[in-house]
Amino acid sequence: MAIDQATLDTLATLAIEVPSWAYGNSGTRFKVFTLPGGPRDPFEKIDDAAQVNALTGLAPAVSLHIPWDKVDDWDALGAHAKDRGVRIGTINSNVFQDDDYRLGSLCNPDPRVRRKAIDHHLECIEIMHATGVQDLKIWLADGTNYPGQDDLRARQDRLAEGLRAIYDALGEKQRLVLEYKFFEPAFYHMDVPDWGTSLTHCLALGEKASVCLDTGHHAPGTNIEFIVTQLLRHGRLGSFDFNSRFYADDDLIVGAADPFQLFRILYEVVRGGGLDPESGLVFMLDQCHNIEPKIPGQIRSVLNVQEMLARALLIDRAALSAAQQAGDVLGANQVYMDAFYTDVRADLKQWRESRGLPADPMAAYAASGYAQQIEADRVGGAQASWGA
Ligand code: PSV
Ligand code: MN
Repeated sequence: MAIDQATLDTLATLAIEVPSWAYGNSGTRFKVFTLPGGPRDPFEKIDDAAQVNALTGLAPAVSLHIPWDKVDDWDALGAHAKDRGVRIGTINSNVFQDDDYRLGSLCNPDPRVRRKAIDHHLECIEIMHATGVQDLKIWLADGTNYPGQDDLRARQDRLAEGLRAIYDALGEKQRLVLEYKFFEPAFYHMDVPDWGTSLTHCLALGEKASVCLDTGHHAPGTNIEFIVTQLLRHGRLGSFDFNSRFYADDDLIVGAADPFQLFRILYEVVRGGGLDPESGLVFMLDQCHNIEPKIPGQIRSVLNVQEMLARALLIDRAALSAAQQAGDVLGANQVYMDAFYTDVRADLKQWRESRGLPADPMAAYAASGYAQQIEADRVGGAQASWGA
């Protein structure tokens, strides 16, 4: 066995929030494909998400998007989640799908629209109180398409003002995580394009504000693990939105496009103390499964994170440090790469079995009959879709 017990114990603390929207239909601007058995409401999304946790033991929380997942009775949704062995996780606001937000939300030149965007976040905070949720995740589609379209500086001032109003409404134990994205839907500039902008606003807001790093929101070639290091060093990495990309915000399965990048990111998490509960770092997926079945797509995703974390934990940190101190360039790199190339799959199978989980969650899902059951049961009604 390559993995020792201490490492397995550390691995056992891994908890990944899955996004409710991953279970609904999704696609591109060219086509949204409909798959049979899709969930029709947040209760059914939670049912599907609970399968991922039941088979992997890795996904105890489901992140919701408001208003997509709004229900009349939050107690009932919370109880439903509990009954299925999961809980409600991060609440994501949505100020990008209303005609009023054509020129932005918190940065919009019109004070009425800014007020509306703030009020939406206050409603999200009410939902967080009703569901006992800690984190409000804010991603803004705000930006401009043409130089001169709006005043870049004034938009930052409006942003700071709006975030302040939201931040001040947070409860004692609640947090705000501010996500950045370098382009899309705006193409000339985004108002929160990078970690520096997000961090600057978070530092101005106070201790309860931190940065959300979506792995798909960087220019090609960006050294994401360096950003992880910086943010952890400042105690301001609030959460990850994991996914992977080849070109833009592809939202593909985490670790699929570049497993080595995921390994490097997770090593910096380990190195930076991101696994300590006090760090407050939350792991989330932000993915869509456009052509593949959703539940196995999510199972594969959380397993990829677990596998790369196991490998990152295998780095011999004493040997690495010794080589680094000695200026042994190739030796240090070899210690690092040895861990990456270690196959941990057999150990993880054993680990799962020792916890009463299926050794192969993908196979267990396929054999469970759940897919056939929801296809038969979920007849009628409108299937949930990204953006609906
Ligand atoms: C924006 O691209 C984003 O990453 C934000 O996290 C949104 O909330 C999410 O996607 C919606 O899928
Ligand atoms: Mn995201």
